[in-house]
Amino acid sequence: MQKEAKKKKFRWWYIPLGILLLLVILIAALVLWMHSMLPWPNMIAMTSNFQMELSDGIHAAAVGGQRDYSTLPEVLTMQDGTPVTTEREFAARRTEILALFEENVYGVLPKTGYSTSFQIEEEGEALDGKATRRQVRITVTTEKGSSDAMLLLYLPNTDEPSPVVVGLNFNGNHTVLDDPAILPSCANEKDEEALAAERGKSTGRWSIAEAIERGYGVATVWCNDFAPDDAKGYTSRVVGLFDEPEFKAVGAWAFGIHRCVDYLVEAPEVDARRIADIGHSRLGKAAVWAGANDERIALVISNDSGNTGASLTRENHGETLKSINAMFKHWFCTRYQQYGADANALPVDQHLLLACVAPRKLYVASADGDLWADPQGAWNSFMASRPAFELYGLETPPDGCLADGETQPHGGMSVWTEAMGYHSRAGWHNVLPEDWAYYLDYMDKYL
Ligand code: GTR
Repeated sequence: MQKEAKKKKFRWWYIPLGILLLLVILIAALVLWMHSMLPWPNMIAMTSNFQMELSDGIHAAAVGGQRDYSTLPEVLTMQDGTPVTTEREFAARRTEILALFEENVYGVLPKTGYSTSFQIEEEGEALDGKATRRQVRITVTTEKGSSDAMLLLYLPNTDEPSPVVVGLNFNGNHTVLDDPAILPSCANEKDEEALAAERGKSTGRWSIAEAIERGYGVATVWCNDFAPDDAKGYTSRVVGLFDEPEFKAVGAWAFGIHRCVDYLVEAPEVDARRIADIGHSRLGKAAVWAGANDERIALVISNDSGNTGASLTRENHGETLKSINAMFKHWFCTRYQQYGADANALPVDQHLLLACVAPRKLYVASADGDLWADPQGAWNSFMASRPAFELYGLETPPDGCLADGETQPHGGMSVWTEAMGYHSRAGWHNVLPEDWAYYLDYMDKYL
């Protein structure tokens, strides 16, 4: 009898305790796995994605500092070591740089083997009669078939052709403005009720009313119309029209921006010499890649584009090459993954891509708290791209343009010359009306 009583009894709290232990083990395993891709400061930087306040010391450790530009691949030296001293020679260097990015980073950006057609699906008054809304079906066709994307364009009601800002949106055209006339994007699978609930939810990211007020048109397409952002689905639209395994998602988004520009440069209401492209974050990577390649784009705007966008890869602060490739295999070419072990082996870095914008205009924006996108690396990259602009005789920000002891602009500081603009606002990873106000001011002044 007594022996029976000694037998251990099952307690109810064994279950929550077991779950807790399991969670601790899982979190520890996750941290260890992540740490194999990211050094500690970078893991700290990642917390900025969750909008966590960091103490000054921890913040400083995660930010890095002023880069020694001489440790980067040189803007004005060809791969074979030949110096580049004239605009003509830079044209050859630009071609070389873009080819290196295609082979080693973004993968193929098709320039032939397709045709594009446009069909106006809807046109009407918008924004209290201040604008005209036009919706254009873009159809890309190859011998394998065709794929549609819906371009949403707001144009100011003026007699003169207007400058236009074009960029992809994250969640569908219906989210950029609360306008019931906005048609569902072509890749949309939601019903009317779901669309209605989401109309205008990203208005703060687009500032369309403000842009129209100031005389600028705004054009946008849902990124998923060109390539859904997932490892399995990204081939389901334009990518699948090509027999090209190295045509990847960021390339498809850049290709999509180019097809929008195809339309814009032919539209009589658009001032074809004043087209800007813009993108935030992953779509900022696409905006930079598209803008570097396409000389019809007069101003390239990168908003918090981070790793493999405007920020240096060799910087190794915030998101790393290794981690971006581990998390987003469908964004970049296969060869890019091999540089995860040693970013220094890459024949390029992102300042070279920014340099390919010259002699057109380049604008890079960061947010102070957005450590994952590495604002210091974006500033260093921006500054390291200057030799290309200088070659064309354009004024660039001087080395001493920051206050003593500062290594990057912050807290709403901006640094502008006629061809190069930069600002960093307080806050986190986002594109806000405040960012748009900088862009529109910059365009008023220089575009
Ligand atoms: C993050 C990614 C970044 C950036 C961002 C975004 O998860 O690591 O490179 O692209 O997403 O697109 O918001």
